[in-house]
Amino acid sequence: MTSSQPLTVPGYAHVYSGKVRDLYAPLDESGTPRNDQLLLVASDRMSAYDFVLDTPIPDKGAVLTQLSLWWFERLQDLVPNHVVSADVPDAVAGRAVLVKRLAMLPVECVARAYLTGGGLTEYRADGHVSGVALPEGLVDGSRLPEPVFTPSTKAPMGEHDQPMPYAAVEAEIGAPLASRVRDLTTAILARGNEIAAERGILIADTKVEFGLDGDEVVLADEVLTPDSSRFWPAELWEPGHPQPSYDKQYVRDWLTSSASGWDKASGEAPPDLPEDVVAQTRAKYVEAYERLTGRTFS
Ligand code: Q0N
Repeated sequence: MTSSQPLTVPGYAHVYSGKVRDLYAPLDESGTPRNDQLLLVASDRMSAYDFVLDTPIPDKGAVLTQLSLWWFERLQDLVPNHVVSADVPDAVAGRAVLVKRLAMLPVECVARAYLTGGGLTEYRADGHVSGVALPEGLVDGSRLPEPVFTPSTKAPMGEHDQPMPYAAVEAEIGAPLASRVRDLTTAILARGNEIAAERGILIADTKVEFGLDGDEVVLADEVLTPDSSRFWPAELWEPGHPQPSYDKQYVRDWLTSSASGWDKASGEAPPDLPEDVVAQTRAKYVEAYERLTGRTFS
């Protein structure tokens, strides 16, 4: 059980810590927190098997922040985003963005382009995923004919998000907004896969969050990162069994090997990662960034 104190950021007040990200409010001239902006800070924390690991992955927060910024630019014609500036205090350089504070919609917007995880479980039960009928004969890892919107509830931290019927999304935010975020979520995943496919990465599914700025729907949080999405190496894609994860595979393989001495069914916290597993995992995050963007991470 780790309970690390949030970082002190000069000029900002800590407002919230999630599993891997922290939110701060900028302070105005009088030292009062502003209510129109937030600083979204990505940490180097990593989760695996529903635990946040004690061992940080160096530069993970910066890689994911830079990747999100790159995607926001490539999605701008589909949807406006919350980014105000990437010019942030030295204490969080490279791994934070100043964002517009929005009225967040109370729905986890998920889209699936490939069938796995909870979507596969639903399909096996009755051939549908989130109310959408799918062709027969699909297996773990099959590509879907087109991305499907599979929203979920925003569960409190530590609890699992629950699938949310589309009618429940309509009841929660109204039918016009529900259809808008459904269409945006599937369009974001389709655009992401068009771009990633050229670079040897498949994006199986993704979770995005939207907020309202007045009556405008705005893309918030992070987008199309390995933390919000399942990235699969295209050259290893083989429907019919669970696919290796682009970023977490070294960690999972080590944690479930006899070398770790850990039993994921024990309920115990996982052990510290060895330095070679940390280095290999860091290299996968950097590789994903460099392959997708064509830029060098430095
Ligand atoms: C916000 N979350 C949930 C931190 C992020 N632009 C915004 N305006 C108002 N609220 C939020 C944002 C954003 N982004 C989003 N919380 C507040 C996402 N969390 C998950 C945990 O880490």
